[in-house]
Amino acid sequence: MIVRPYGDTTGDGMVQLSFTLPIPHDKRAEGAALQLAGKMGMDPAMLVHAKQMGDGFTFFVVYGKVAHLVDTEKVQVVERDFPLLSAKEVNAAIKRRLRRRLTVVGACIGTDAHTVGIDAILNLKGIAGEKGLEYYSELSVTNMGAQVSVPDLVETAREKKADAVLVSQVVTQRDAHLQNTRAMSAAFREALPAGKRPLLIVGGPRFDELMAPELGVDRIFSRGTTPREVASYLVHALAGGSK
Ligand code: B12
Repeated sequence: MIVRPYGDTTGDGMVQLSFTLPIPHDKRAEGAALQLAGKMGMDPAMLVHAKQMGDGFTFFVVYGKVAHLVDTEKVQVVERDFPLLSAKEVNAAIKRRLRRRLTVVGACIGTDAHTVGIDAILNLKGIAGEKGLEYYSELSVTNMGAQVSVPDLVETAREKKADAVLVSQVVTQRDAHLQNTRAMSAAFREALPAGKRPLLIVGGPRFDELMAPELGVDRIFSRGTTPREVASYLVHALAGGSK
């Protein structure tokens, strides 16, 4: 299906864009913002908001029309290729298939201190009305918290005989999330032979889920992930599905 963005009337092509330019706020700055929007294909472009952000920086919001079309048939995404299970089904599948608890070690690695995301997945409290992995009786969860070094993570995973390692990366400045993930997966490959390596899962709001092979991990979870999705994936990948 071919679709166009919509602002005021169906198919009018209107989009909104925000950005910052490293110049103080004045008339020229507003003109510069419109020039950028024009070069990006917005025609006409209207400035709807401009605000100086500290010395020498201005934040803009521009609203305008684009002529581009989107072909939904050509969109590439990672579709969920496993069934979404209830906590009861997850526990039963692990019990039946593994005959022991499934061990998970989680951490936020590098200098990243954003633990809300990994806590939402792991801690009992959970998120969006779902309990976290600690709630599942057949999952044994170790949450190492924030700013964990890769060597410490590998060591703990080895010590706990982790079936899966769950890593969170929220900060994306200078592609820190990609570099840290690559370093983490390389360290596991180096430390443990294939077959002994835990399942490697990373998550965070700005990951591209299609990048798993290139980052050396088994699965990427992005914005809005819920603990149940992760628990269902663990069963799918480590306990031979739900049957
Ligand atoms: C809260 C917050 C903080 C808190 C963090 C407290 C804590 N204990 O976590 C504090 C105040 C400490 C903080 C500090 C900083 N922050 Co901050 N912070 C935020 C904020 C407002 C919310 C993040 C959050 O909690 N989201 C809620 C959770 C539930 O969502 P989530 O992380 O996306 O997690 C979900 C999914 O992504 C996924 N998921 C996440 N991880 C994992 C892992 C696995 C294994 C799986 C399966 C799934 C999964 O599941 C989760 C549940 O659905 C964001 C802006 C925003 N609105 O997002 C900025 C933001 C992330 N912070 C930012 C920045 C820049 C910083 C600082 C550098 C600021 C500074 N100059 O000091 C510092 C860095 C500190 C550090 N060393 O990391 C930037 C990052 C920009 C970038 N491109 O990298 C953001 C985007 C704000 C912004 N627009 O500038 N921050």
